[in-house]
Amino acid sequence: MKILRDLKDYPGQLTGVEKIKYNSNYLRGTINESLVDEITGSISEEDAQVSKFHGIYQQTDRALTKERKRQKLEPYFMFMVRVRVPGGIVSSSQWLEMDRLSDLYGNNTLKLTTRQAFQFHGILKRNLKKQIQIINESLLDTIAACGDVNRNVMCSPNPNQSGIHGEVDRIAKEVSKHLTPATKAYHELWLENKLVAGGAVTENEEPLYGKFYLPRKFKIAFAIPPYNDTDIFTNDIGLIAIEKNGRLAGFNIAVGGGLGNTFGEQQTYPRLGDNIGFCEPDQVIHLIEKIVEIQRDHGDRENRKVARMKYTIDRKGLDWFKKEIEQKSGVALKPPRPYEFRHNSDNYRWAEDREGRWHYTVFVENGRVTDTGVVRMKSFLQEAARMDISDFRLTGNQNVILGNILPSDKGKLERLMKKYRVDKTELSGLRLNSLACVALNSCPLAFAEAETYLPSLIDKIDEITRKLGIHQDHITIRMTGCPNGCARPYNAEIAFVGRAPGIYNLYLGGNREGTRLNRLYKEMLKEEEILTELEKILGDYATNNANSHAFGDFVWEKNYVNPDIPLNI
Ligand code: SRM
Ligand code: SF4
Repeated sequence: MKILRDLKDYPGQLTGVEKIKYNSNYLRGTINESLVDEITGSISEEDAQVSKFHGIYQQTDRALTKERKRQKLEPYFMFMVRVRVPGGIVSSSQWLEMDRLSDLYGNNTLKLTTRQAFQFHGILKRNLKKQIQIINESLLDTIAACGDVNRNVMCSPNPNQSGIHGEVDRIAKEVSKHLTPATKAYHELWLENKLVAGGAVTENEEPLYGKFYLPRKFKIAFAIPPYNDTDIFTNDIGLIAIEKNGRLAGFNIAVGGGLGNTFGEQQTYPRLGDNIGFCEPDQVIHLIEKIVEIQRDHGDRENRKVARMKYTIDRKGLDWFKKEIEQKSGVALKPPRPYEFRHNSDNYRWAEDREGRWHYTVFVENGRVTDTGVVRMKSFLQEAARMDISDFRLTGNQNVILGNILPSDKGKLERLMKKYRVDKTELSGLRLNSLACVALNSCPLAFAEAETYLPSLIDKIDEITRKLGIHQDHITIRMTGCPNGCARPYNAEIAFVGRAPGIYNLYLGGNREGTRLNRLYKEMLKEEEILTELEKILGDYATNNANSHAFGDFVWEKNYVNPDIPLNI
């Protein structure tokens, strides 16, 4: 199948987002006109779709909707801006600039996302351009942070874990660059075509994506065993770096991960990637490009709900998919190499790397960098950045590693940590392994709260685990405000997915390695019911875990979950 550039090549009828992409003139749309329209704080619906490819989401403050309606005002429109950070590493001056921007135009907080990106919330239309310009001046960007293209490429940011980290990180960045849309629209719209960051402006066309871009979002992550801290099996493509004799031998390739689904629609479901083979380091970018092309050409373009690559694979068959990759690339994949993942969380402790530099993982609850919590996290990280003795490494678990610290500077940071009481020793294993998505009030798809509720729920579960003597047990616990899966609930040991304000489905039985999907345990629970259920199961775990299983394995052993329950309800 040839690349879709023209309507005459388009299979079926052009509708919805496909039509908007086609008519957008390579992602220009009428964004410029929308931006200068002073009558409304919003941009047009079509431009709201196109602007996603520029890393910008139009949102409303949902808490204000009723009152504004009563006052006959339009909804309170605001924008979320997502900054791409392939591999997650920024300098202390870039951190300071992001921090400054969050106060200048945002809601005074930074959100560290589950994909190693920064998000700003609450940006008004009139400030969007200035915001994007400052981000680019600090040599970061927002293009392709969202939209039907490849998103932020994840890579384990933890350099102490392996001597091959640097090379894997370099390859992840190359993949990101290779798959970035080539359109000039981003520079024209936001940077007045002045080249500020990100390399040369290329031809005004999309050699890889064509006029219709991909059928749906696309995600890639790299992990370096023994840690799966980027949760690679939840990505369209997951790359597992294989080390031999201290060198990068190549990658196992997993395809078809993705978590989003819709309640009540059985055709949608979470799926973990399948390991299809091993390739050499110099083959990986070519292979990734071919996989993206297969999804571009065979992904469903009529129904966005089943347009992700996981559905393409299940529709066409994994064998077909693998053959197609080999045929298109001319590379015969070798059998996957052995590897072992220990867990998909972060390691909270000082760690020394091979060059004698030090790294410290800071727990940022649900990635929300703010001064309103017990720890004044925003001020702490600001002050740490001003010291300019470390880089800042965003993790896939919404935390940040202060990295690359000279032994002589370690003490300075320790003093600062003491001053701000950034000391996690009293935090429970549950909290340290928790993730929650944004959800209410800004996410338009949320049915319930997540990051604004999970911390207080954990307070209550902690009371139970403390009584049971399992307070320090590391158990992954994740919450989302809807079934889309932004905090990767479906491979957590305990997960909550919002059904309505204050009401959640409870899932149990993912594992610590991130390689098993959990199952629905009970539906539509209120807080009291959640606590009753968990008290019962955690009590059983605390007293009857004869085989010393991790919690997620224990619930399978004791048949708390039923493998026959469909992955979607
Ligand atoms: Fe997500 C949509 C936030 C990681 C699956 N996600 C959204 C939107 C943009 C809502 C929207 O479409 O209007 C949310 C914006 C909320 C807000 O106010 O900021 C949103 N997703 C997030 C973030 C910020 C969650 C967080 O708190 O960290 C994460 C940003 C990642 C990044 O930096 O790029 C985020 N989203 C994920 C992940 C996890 C991952 O990729 O590791 C998933 C599950 C994996 C996957 O893709 O399958 C995920 N988000 C979705 C989906 C379901 C996709 C699907 O295949 O069905 C949607 C809805 C959609 O695309 O239609 C969605
Ligand atoms: Fe919004 Fe749902 Fe994603 Fe949470 S999981 S951020 S509620 S889309």
